[in-house]
Amino acid sequence: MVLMSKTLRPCGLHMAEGGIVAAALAPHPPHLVYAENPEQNEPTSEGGWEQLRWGFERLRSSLKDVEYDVIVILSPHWQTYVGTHFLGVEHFKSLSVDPIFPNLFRFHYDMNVDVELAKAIHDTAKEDGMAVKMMENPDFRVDYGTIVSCHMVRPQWDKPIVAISSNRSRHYYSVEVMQEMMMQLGESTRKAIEASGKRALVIASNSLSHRHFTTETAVPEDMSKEHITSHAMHLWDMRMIELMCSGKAKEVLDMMPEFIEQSIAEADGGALTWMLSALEVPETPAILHGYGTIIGTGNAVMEWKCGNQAGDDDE
Ligand code: 2X7
Ligand code: FE2
Repeated sequence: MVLMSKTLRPCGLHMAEGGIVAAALAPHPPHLVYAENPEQNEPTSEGGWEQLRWGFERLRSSLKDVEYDVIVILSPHWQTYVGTHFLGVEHFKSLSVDPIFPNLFRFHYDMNVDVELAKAIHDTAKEDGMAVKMMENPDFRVDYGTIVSCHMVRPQWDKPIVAISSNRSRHYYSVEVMQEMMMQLGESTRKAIEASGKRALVIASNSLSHRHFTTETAVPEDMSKEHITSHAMHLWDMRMIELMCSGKAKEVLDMMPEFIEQSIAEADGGALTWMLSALEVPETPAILHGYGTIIGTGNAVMEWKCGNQAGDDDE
């Protein structure tokens, strides 16, 4: 048995059974689904954004042998202003139309929710002092961020999900308040998953730098027009990726307020902070599967291996 080093803290699985078995940063621009041409999406395309789609292919292949029971995801496009909400209905089936890109994304979704685990995370967060609510309206329209990230990570739609809203504390208060709340939510999420005995894949659904173009080209998938909006945005994205790939999640969190202010980062929704905290601020290097821009925003597909997969043999 190899004892876990005191200085290098791998993320995840500390129990024989339940726990976080892997985590991913999985961005959700609807362009990705549009470019894939799945049968659920009405518009069709000639492809595009391959660097990112190949990144998702590599992520899926890396997760192929990881066994998990549930996907737990936080999306910045389900925005709630009074507390954090959790999907609390077992099954959702409807049409999701992107409000900005209805020409790219009209997706027929059909998903199952692990309400038991959602309620367990909700209850743990409540005990930990957070404002939370179960969303029990069966006619609720699931946000496209949740749908796109889940589709790109697991297009089979054969795993139940736990979907968590983005409490817009950043807008109500500040990035610092958002960070504190998401760090607590991450802790509560991890404790509840471990206590459940279930194996979870945890997903932060967000882009990195988020300054985007304001007009669309005649052919949206014309890749000759796709690039980052500015050099400054590129430098921010590279800096954050480098930190994550060298296991410096703590520095990522320390830098978050500046990153969000200067690159309008979509991490303002709290997903990345929540995920890194659920992993106990990992010193495990993340794997970069792909990076690319979408209408000028920066997007990275990244993975954190947990427990034994990360080389941690401490059980
Ligand atoms: O939601 C998004 C996004 N985060 C980035 C780029 C384009 C569209 O949608
Ligand atoms: Fe987004």
